[in-house]
Amino acid sequence: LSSKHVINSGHLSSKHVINSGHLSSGHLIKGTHVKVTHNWGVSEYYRHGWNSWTPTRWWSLERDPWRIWDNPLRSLTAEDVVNDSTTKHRSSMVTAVVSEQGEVLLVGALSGSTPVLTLTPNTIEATCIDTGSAHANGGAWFVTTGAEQEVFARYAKALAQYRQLPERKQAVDVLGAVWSSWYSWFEEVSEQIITSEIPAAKKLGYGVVQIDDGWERKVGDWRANQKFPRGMKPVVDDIHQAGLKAGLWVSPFIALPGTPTVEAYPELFLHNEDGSLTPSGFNWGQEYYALDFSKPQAHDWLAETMSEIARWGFDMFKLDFLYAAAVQAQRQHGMDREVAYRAGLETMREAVGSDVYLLGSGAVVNASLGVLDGMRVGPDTAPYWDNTERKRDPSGPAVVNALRNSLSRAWLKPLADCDPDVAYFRTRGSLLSPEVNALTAQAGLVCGFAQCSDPRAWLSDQEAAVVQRWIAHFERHPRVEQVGRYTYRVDGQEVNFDEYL
Ligand code: 9PG
Repeated sequence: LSSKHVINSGHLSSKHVINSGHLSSGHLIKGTHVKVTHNWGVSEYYRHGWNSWTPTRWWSLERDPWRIWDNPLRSLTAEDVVNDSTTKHRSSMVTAVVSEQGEVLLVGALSGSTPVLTLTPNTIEATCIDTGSAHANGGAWFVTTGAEQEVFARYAKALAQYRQLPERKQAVDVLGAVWSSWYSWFEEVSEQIITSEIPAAKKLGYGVVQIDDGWERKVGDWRANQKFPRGMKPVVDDIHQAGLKAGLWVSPFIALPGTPTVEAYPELFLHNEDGSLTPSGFNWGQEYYALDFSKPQAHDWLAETMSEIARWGFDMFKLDFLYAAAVQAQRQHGMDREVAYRAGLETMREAVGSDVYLLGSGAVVNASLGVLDGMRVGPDTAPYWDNTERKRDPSGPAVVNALRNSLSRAWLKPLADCDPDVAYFRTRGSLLSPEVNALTAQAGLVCGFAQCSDPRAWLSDQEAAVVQRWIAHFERHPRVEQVGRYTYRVDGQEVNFDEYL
């Protein structure tokens, strides 16, 4: 990258050039407002979403921005509403553009809070907030050009270096394959359903049985409901007895109206200027509130709640709806929203200990690196390919949306495990073709996160055998080479998602 590509870049000098080892270098540009002028007259660009579910893909500047349309409640949940624009092309944390010759220019945040990039055919404007906090001190950007996969790999490496992210083990080594209750039983999950699945899960080779939403009294009231009459600890013991790890879904950053905490301590939650509680998203048929982590009492509540839950003995938590603690535009008591979010995550980590695996969902990708072990990198999947009612909502549950988002984010793998959501093998209770089932299984291998929700009783013996082989393949650490944007070789065998995405 020559300096003629960079205008207004603050201090671009050799001392800022990152030498990222054998990967060739990129430039480090300091500043909270940086404009990169390339004059490439591009149309194709990479749109990266703010949280796990936010629409992410390669897209065109000549079209309307890739985002959730006409659905404010879903936008509040799955977009960054503060920076959402109906007309401007925006990307969170990182963007990239492709020249006519196929060269790619990438601009990505290394430091600074809530980094956003706005694109025109000739410019990339990058802004962030200097918060002075450890993970978001000043504004710093990585700028590099080269081949598509090369620039994303370099950015991941530069991020790990710049933020001094700890060495991490991969999901395959820590968890193995995960059986989750969500995409079959949803909120109907019960102790009986879990205990009857345990022997089957062990036999098929799973490493984790994860209990999803439906075990708690109410979102925000994290005590077991009547469907788990013995409480959660005996269930964990049963799972451990079988030689499996136990996982639990919990969304401790949010609470529904009417829960004991909201009733007794409304001051722990985000408020509007007029003193009313701030709705931080919409699900379960209502709006919910999120903890205000600029307040020490919110940390105390979280620490107490999570320490209690951690005592039940779970080995992993699927932490959901995390973004909600960062929805509010204004600084919370002088604290930037993503800094508050990050502080909440750190309190969480402290409460559960370093050995518990934390999988974020609805997580703010940029602000979670280094604390979460893994992250969902796409919206929910579903046992159907697409839902035409949701055409203008790329965050809606569907295989196509989950695959597109997740594969577009697989470059994050060196920084956090990338969970593409469950693979399907069943034909019962599903509209998916065998061909699409196979794609979901391949996506698990490509992303390095194998997860499935099919109950053994719903599978034919033949389908169960496919699950068993898939898990065994995953456990052998398949070699994944990316040969194109959405094409891979998995242990030498070509896997091509291109024609579907
Ligand atoms: C449990 C589920 C599952 C699932 C999670 C999450 O944007 N939205 O409105 C939205 C709603 C629900 C949702 C994701 C996004 O599902 O991703 O795997 O755990 O919660 O309730």
